[in-house]
Amino acid sequence: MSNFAKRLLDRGQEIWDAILNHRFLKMTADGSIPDQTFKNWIQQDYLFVQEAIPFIAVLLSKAPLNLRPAFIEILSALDRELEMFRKNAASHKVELENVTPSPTCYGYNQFLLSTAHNNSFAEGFTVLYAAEKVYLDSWMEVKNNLKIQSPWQAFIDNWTNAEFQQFVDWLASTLDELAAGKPEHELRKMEELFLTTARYEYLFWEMAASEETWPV
Ligand code: MP5
Repeated sequence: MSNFAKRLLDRGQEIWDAILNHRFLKMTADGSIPDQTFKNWIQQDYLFVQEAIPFIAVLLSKAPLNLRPAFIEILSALDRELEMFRKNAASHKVELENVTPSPTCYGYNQFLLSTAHNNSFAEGFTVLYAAEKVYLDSWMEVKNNLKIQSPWQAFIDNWTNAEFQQFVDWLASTLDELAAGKPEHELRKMEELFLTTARYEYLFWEMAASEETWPV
């Protein structure tokens, strides 16, 4: 593993522990998660991934030339992922239209977009790495503790397959290259954004488990 990615993960250890012990993941693994709770996550994550497209597009507009092909590939992977959501939502009778983004989903998407627009490419890339690494580790935790034949297997597979693991490894090594030679104050800013992203990821599982809605 790359040095800077390792430094980030060390700093984020406490948040990671809270994420990997979250009841949403435990209930998904042991089969006790209520259907409605998982369906609520599907609806919110579909909205999240939809809004990830403009986030990636803004990063693409700032990417160094050598990283453009990778970002074009990420965009089409997101489009395929939305199709995976639609297919599985249809087979489980989950409505994907006319869903209101929860406060957490909305806030997290706004944070991503604002970081892509207002911060450096390296800072935006750090946020991308954090979000993808949390998903890899979270779904791996589900996969490794799976006690049942899960109705939600397609989602588990989506973020634990070999291709996705390689993608997250590539993000880590590319992040290390981007961090090389950067002054400490810039690295600290990247670290801060990494931790904020991880905290939003924790909130996203909490939102899903509690089926968060706007109070008024
Ligand atoms: C991802 C996601 C992973 N789908 N949802 C949240 C809340 N965080 C991270 O991103 P992707 O693009 O689906 O791999």
